[in-house]
Formats: sequence, C-alpha cells, structure tokens
Amino acid sequence: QPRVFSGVQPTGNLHLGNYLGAVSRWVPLQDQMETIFCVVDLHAITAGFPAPGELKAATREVTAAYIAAGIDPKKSIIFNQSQVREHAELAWLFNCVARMGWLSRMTQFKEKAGKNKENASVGLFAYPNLMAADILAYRATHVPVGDDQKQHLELTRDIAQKFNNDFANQIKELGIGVPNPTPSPELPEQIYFPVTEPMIAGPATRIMSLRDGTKKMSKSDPSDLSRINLKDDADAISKKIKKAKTDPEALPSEVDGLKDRPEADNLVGIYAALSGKTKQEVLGEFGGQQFSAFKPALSDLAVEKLAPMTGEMRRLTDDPTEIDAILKIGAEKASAIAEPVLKDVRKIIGFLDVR
Ligand code: AQP
Repeated sequence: QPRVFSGVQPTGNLHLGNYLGAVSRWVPLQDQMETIFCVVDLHAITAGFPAPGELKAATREVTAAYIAAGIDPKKSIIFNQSQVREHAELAWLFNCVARMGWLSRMTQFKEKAGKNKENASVGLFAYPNLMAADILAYRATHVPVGDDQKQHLELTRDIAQKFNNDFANQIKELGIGVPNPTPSPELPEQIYFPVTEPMIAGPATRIMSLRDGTKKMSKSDPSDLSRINLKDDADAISKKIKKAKTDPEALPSEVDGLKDRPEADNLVGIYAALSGKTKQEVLGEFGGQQFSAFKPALSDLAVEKLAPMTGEMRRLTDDPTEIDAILKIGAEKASAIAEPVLKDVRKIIGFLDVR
C-alpha cells in the first residue's frame, strides 16, 4: 500500500525553495495516498542547539506553513519528530546497519561540516541514518523532496536493502515480511522494509539563490536577499526580485536558450512552478522580453501566491493552540503506526523481550 513520508527541519527562514521543492508538491498527494508529514526537529539540532524557545517557535512555524500551504490535518498525519520515540530508536539501529564508507560519501555532510570536520557533531554525520529511520519507521514507499535530498534517499534504499538481506531468514521465519516487488536470485523473496521511491520532479526541484544562480536557495545563507522567505511581505518580495542577479540578455524563446544562464533559468523555473506552467510555456509568454519586464510580472505572481499563505501562517502562529492540538493528534496517529514497526524490528534483530 503506497504511503508518503516527508519533512522539513524547523531551522527558521523557511523559503520559497522549501515550498516549491517540497511542501507545495505534497498537497495533491493527500488525495492519492496515505500521507505523513513531519516537522523534523531532531534533525534541527545536528548543526548546533538553537537558543531557548527558538526550536518551539520554528516547529510551530513550519507546521503553520504546512497547513497554510494546504496540508489538511484531516487527510494527513502532521506531527513533530521528537514526539515519536521510534525515530530515535530506529536511527540507532540503522547506525549499526549503515557503513562508515556510505556516510563518508554524503556531500551534504561535507558542505555543512565545512573545513572543520573534527568539530562537527556525530549527529550531523549520522543525519542520513535518522532520515532513513523517519521514512522506514512508517514503511513509507514514496518520499517527495527537493533534488538536494537525492543522495540521502539512495542511502535510505541501501539501508532498507541491507536490512532486508541481512535478516532475510528471520523475516521469513517470523512471517512478517511482504513479497519483494522486484524479485531476483540475489534478493530475498520476503522483505520487511520497502525500497523507497524518491519523488523528485517538476520545474522546482532545486531553486537557486537569488544572488548566485549556481548556489541552492538555503535557510542558512547569510544574505537574506538570496532567498524569498515565506514570511516576507509584498515589499520584501518585490525588492528581492528586483535585486536578483541576472545577465544583460533578453529571455530566450526556447528552454535550450537557458543553458549556461543559471540566474535566468532559476527565475523562469520559479515563475513556472508558481504558475503551474512549464518553463517552455513561460518562455512562450516572455521570450524576447528584458528582465525589466519579467521581474515585475514574477513579483506580482509571487506576491499573489504567497501573501494568503503568509497571512494564514501569521494567524496560526499568533495563537498556537490550534497548531499544538493538530501536532498532538498527529503524534498519536504516527505512534500508532511506528510502534508496531519497531516491535517487529526488535523481534527481527533478536532482542530479548521480557516485558
Ligand atoms: N533550494 C531548494 N530548492 C528546492 N527544494 C529545496 N529544499 C530545500 N532547499 C531547496 C527542500 O525542502 C525540504 C526541506 O528541507 P530541510 O528543511 O530539511 O533542509 P535543507 O535542505 O537543509 O534546507 P535548506 O534551506 O537548504 O537549509 P540549510 O541552509 O540548513 O541547508 C527538502 O525536501 C529539501 O529537498
């Protein structure tokens, strides 16, 4: 049975990339599959502990963004990760499944740890194991994320496959596996964890910085001008788009003409994602025009799409009672799925159960 899992870290500065690359794409899935959306607060401490109060505020803000974007708590499970203990437990077990070599190849760790790897937290290094645990604690089959998470999802698949292989006999003996959908002589007939499908598609899988078309739009970029925050008002949005880096050429009429023009490609991609059009359709409309004409149109569109969301986020965070109630119900529903999975996993591994 298909089941979707995805999440965003409550690390502040939620931006257009998080919205277009992830949250907005979750909305239609709610009517097609079972959907679980998590605010991954355990991940948010891997790069340092936030100041007191910040984590709570950011957790509520991300939840508010989910709801304002159209995630419906009646259709989806919405919760914060630290409320469901199984994430941390499964992450530990996966620490013992994943190999050092696999994690050493993770480019996000290299980028985030920077030059000072010796001083990075062990949690930052093991981050992808926690992400695998987030997904597999629900035996989720589909994970809609931005392009930057591709490598981590491959690691999740490797962890699932290694676990299924290493414990093939126990899974079979206990009779708690499901038939392997891709049988082959090397793979077990019965598997416990699905080999998750990444869902990375559309014109906005990697929104780039407004100041540098070769760098991902990111929460941690020191320049606020590099990103459109979901909390920005109309003035801030139009100022940032006006100041966005571009080249001096007019927009091309064909998508091919965006090659080697990263800033132009990014702005056209943002317009396409916000309007639900393809890049080619956008160029059909604006090809031949200068940025001086395209940028105001992009600003108007961004404001039109984001302003109602920003207003709803403000309403929800002003009095967090509603958000906290949604997260509480979500955590209960999430636990109801994850607890039996962890019970199975403990049995598969062979821990003595005396309770
Ligand atoms: N620029 C982006 N374009 C498209 N999708 C993006 N995502 C992030 N940036 C972009 C997607 O948003 C989801 C949540 O991301 P996250 O909060 O888990 O963390 P992140 O990827 O670390 O976000 P940032 O903004 O890049 O933060 P920092 O600065 O801390 O690195 C994911 O699905 C991600 O793909």
